[in-house]
Amino acid sequence: MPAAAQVSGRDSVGMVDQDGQWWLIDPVTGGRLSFLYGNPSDVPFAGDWDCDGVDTPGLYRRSTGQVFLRNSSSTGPAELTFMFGNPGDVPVAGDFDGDGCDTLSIYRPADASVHVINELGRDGGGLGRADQSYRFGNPGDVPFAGDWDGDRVDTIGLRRHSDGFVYLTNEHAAGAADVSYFYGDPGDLPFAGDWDGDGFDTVGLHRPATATTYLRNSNSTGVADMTIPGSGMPIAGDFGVLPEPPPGPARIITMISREEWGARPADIGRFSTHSVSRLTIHHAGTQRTTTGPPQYRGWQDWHMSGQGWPDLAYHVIIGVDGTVYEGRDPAFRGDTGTAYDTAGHFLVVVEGDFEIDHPTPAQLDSLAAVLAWASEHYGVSPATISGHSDHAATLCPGAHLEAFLTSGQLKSTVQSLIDQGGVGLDWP
Ligand SMILES: [Ca+2]
Ligand SMILES: [Ca+2]
Ligand SMILES: [Ca+2]
Ligand SMILES: [Ca+2]
Repeated sequence: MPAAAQVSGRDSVGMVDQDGQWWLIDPVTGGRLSFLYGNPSDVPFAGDWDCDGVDTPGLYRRSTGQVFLRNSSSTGPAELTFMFGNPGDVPVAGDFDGDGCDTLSIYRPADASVHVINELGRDGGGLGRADQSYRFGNPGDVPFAGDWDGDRVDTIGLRRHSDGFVYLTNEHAAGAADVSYFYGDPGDLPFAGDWDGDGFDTVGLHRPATATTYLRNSNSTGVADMTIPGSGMPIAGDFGVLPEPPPGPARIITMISREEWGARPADIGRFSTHSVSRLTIHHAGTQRTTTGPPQYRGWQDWHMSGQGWPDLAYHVIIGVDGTVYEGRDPAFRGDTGTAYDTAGHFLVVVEGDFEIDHPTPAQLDSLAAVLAWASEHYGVSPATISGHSDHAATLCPGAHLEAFLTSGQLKSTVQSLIDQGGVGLDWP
């Protein structure tokens, strides 16, 4: 297939999480592609480094000053590596001379200067001289690049957190912005792309506070034309035609409701709201002398009457036979007898003492399914899956369950469930 046939003709959105997981999402078709590239805290971007029309990943590693460019959206080594700029410089990817090839330019927030560079760095070497250098914006402005006027040449845009304005220029020259408008909230992360394929790039915003990305098809004040759930650093590009998700979930979880297992009513007046940002596994820590609802009613009694908590500590229980039980409403943060802040944690307890017991295959199967559902439902990466002992001094969730976390087996099972179409769960 010729490379051009893979070009979608529109820009999609990429979200890159703190662990280096890339999620490419086509906001129009729902197509998506996920892969690992880079290290935690690398600065991600995308561009067409080999001039075939398809954008692929790039990274700036601040700790070493290196840039890594790859020509396919997949896990693998960089095809080009070079040194980039000075510490504090921000890489801005784009086609700054309209030749059909993307390069990396420098935005230097310290003195609000732009250094336009139309060649990629030499492999193993450094960047060449800037073709143009000029001042644009104020120190501290957040830069991005795009083609605001449709002439196929990318130029700089800035978002200024102090006044909430976006400033766009159509020239590689100092001077006032050609377009400026009020857009976004404090803390928003700006980026740009051609979401509707009309040849004009417009500004998108990722808002960490709501774990949502907002896309607008004109460079003007107003509401989003499209929104995308999920957290990470936002990037944009024509990543080619992304695989569309298979229709319908790959599997459905049946959850036993609180009413069915005979839970006490929660003391909802004492709940604290939170928003789920990670997925955390506990074990019950008690051996399986009894199992099922009588056991869970006992846990809940201890948590409410013994510990003084408003409800069972956990959001989901996974029984010995893999049955999934409704716990605390996940809109509210859980509780713990150990020293860590449970805000943001979706807490799953797996029945057993996995210092002694081994998790049953049915439990592991249900655990992966519940985590896959939660990952998609809350827009949090499977990379956030961890055990209680990653957050507090405890043996929980026990060595025999921890082994599936440290080997990566649980996360990869969760990812493959998502890739196969995800998991359905009707919370009772
Ligand atoms: Ca390319
Ligand atoms: Ca170029
Ligand atoms: Ca332009
Ligand atoms: Ca557009």
